[in-house]
Amino acid sequence: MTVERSAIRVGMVGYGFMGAAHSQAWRSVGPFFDLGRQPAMVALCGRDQEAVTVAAERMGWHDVETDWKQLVTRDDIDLVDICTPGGSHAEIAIAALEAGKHVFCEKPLSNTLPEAEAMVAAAAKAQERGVRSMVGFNYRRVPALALARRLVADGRLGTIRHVRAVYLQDWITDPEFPLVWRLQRDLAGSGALGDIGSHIVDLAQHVIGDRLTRVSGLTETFIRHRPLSGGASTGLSASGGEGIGEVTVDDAALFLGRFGGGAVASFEATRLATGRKNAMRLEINGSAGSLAFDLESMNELSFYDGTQPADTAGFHRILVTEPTHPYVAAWWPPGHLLGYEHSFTHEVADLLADIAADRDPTPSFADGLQVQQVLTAVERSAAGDGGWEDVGR
Ligand code: SOE
Repeated sequence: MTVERSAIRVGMVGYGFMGAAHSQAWRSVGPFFDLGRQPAMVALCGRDQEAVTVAAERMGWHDVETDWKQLVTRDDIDLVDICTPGGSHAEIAIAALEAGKHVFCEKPLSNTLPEAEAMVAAAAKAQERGVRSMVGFNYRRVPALALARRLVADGRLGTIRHVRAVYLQDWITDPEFPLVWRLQRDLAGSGALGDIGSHIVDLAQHVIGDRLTRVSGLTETFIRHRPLSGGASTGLSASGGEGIGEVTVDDAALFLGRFGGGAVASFEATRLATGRKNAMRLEINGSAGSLAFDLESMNELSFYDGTQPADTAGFHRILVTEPTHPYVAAWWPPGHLLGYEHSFTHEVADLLADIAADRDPTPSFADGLQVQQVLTAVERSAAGDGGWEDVGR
C-alpha cells in the first residue's frame, strides 16, 4: 500500500453497521474536502479472520488484524477508529491513547461512568502529547442540525424555553427478535436510553448551547425475555444457544430535563414505536422563534420567525442545500440532497482537519462523559420513584 507521507493512517476495530458507515466516511472524505492530511485506510480489526478479510476487501481496508491489541500498537497506524459495542470502548481507547494513537470512538462513549471517567483521564494525558480524541455523535454534523445550532447561537430564537426531542425505532417490536448484544446490559450498557437516547441528549445540548443539570424519568422493558438464537437477518449476532434469555436493558426511556440556562425539556427514546424506523425529531421554542427538525426529512429545517408580522408569520421550510449552509459547499449544487452517511463523512472531515491543525476535536471524551452522566442520572431516577436527580452527582 503506497501511503502519502502526510497521510493519517487509520485502523478501525469493528465492521458492523457503524464500521460500514465509518468506512464509507473514510473512503469519501478525501475527494470532497480540502484536507491538510488525507486518511489512509490501513487495517480493519475483527475477531474472525475470514469474516474480517471479506469485510476489509468490501469496505476498502488494506490489511486486517484479529487482535485489537496488535492493531493499536502498529507503527503504521496513527489513528484508531472504534466501532465496537460500548462494552469494549474503554479498554481499546485507553490502550490506543497510551500507544500515542489519535482515537475516534463511537457513541455512547462507554457503558458506565467509571469507564467514561477513565477514558477522559487517558484522553487528557494523551492530549498533552498532541494526541487527539473525539466521540462520534454524528447527528451534530447533519447540515440542518448544524444550521439549527447556528441560528440559536445567532439569537434568532431569542431565549430558549422548550426542547422537545424523540428518537423512535421499532426494530425489536417482534417478541421473536433474538437476544442480540444491544439487549444485554453487560455488552450494551443500557437499551434505548444509551443507544438512541444518548443522541438526543447530546444533540439538544449541542444545538441550544446549554447543559442539562437535573432529570426525572422512567424506563420500561416491555418484552422481558427473548429467544437466544435466530434473527440471522438482523445483521446483529445473537447470544447463541437454545432457549430463552432475559432482556437486561430498557426498551424505552422517557425523561424530563432542566437546562442550566432555564429551558425545560422532554425526551423519549424507544425501540418499540411500531412503524417508526429511525424517527428522530427535535423542536426548540424560544422567545423570538422556533425550530423543528425531522430526520426523515433530514435536508430540511422548519423555522418560525416570531419577529415577522402576524399575518405572514408561520413555520417555513428551509431547504438546507445552499453552499452557505454547513458542509453543503463540499458536495452538490442547491436542491441536491445529502443522506445519513454524509454526517459520518463530516465527522471524519472535521476530525482530520483538527488533527492537521493540532486542535482538539469536538465532541470530546469529556462531552461524552457528560452525556453518560445525564443517562446515569435518568437511570437513578427511573430506579427510584422517578424523582429529580442532579446530573453529575
Ligand atoms: C441502532 O439503534 C442505531 O444503529 C444506533 O446505534 C445509531 O447510533 C443510530 O444512528 C441508528 O440506530
